[in-house]
Amino acid sequence: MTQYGALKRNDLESYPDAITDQGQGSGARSLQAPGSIRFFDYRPTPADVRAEVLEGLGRSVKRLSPKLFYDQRGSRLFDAITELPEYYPTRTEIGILRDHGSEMADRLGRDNVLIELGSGSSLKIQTLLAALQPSVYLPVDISKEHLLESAHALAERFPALAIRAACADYSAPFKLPLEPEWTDLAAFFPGSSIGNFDPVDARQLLGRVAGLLGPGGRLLIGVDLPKDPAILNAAYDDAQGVTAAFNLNLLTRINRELEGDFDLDAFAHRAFFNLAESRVEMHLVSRVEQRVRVAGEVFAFRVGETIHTENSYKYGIDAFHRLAENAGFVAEQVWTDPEALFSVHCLRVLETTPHPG
Ligand code: AVJ
Repeated sequence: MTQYGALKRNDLESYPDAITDQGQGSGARSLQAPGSIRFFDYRPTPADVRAEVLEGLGRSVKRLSPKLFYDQRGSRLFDAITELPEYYPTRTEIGILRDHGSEMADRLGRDNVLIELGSGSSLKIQTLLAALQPSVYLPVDISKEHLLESAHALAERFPALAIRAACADYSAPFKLPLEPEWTDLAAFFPGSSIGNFDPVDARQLLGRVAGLLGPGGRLLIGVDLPKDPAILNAAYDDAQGVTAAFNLNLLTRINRELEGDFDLDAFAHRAFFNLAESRVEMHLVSRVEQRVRVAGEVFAFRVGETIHTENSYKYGIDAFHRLAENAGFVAEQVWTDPEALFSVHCLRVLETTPHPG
């Protein structure tokens, strides 16, 4: 599998060993029966998590990947964030999906295989499913608990839908449990999760999605817009401290999973809009000079030194069009809310994708 550029359809169709929760055995080649859930586990191993954490903390500018936020508690805290008065993205995006769902369905087409990247609690897809009417729904999420819970909730509400849940890290080249006869693919990538990637990685990820969908395939993607920094700063540093707890939970997770001894009281949450980079940054700031052990290694912190835990890039419509075009898509349509807080784009994969790299 090449590191750069779009993958060929066949790379992603290769059928992996899978743990199935219901339904037929993994050799099945027929279209999945409606109303069933099949579960496929491609999770990163604990060894991968350990290596990534040690590498990030070992840097001169310390960093941890935002995908580490989403353990069981972190996923719950994120759900709580989406309901905060200051955190406008979730409710604004759901409003856009509700108001324009049938137009979106006209663009995406119906009776297709709908892949959702980072499905989380699947709230957004519930807003769209009635309009989109896919024949198969394929949620992909890094949190197994979230994925299974929401797949079961969805199966109850939409008994006619065949569901294939894939627990995977889509930030690296990933496989999906697709059948060769499934040629009509669409993807839904909501929540402005694309903003977690720096622009080079974002282009690469979108390029991989384009390769997965194939020429003519469509991607519906939610993208947070640049706006008044006061609104952004409040959204990532809420009055109730839920975002602070979400950020600090990274350290709790490391303490538990990697025998860490982080003192949570010795770190503070910091979030701010970096205008020059058009991104919100989240950091954990060391309140004191200290040493911390993780997986047998020692890391020293100066007073005020930070661990950079997340970037959340904000793209204006033109800037996002440029990114999408560089990844092999053509911009078809964009919807926003009346206050222009958030955008949802429909992109189509070009017939010939640009040369990778
Ligand atoms: C899930 C990446 C879209 O960047 O707004 C929310 C994560 N971080 N509050 C975002 C998040 C802090 C969120 N994304």
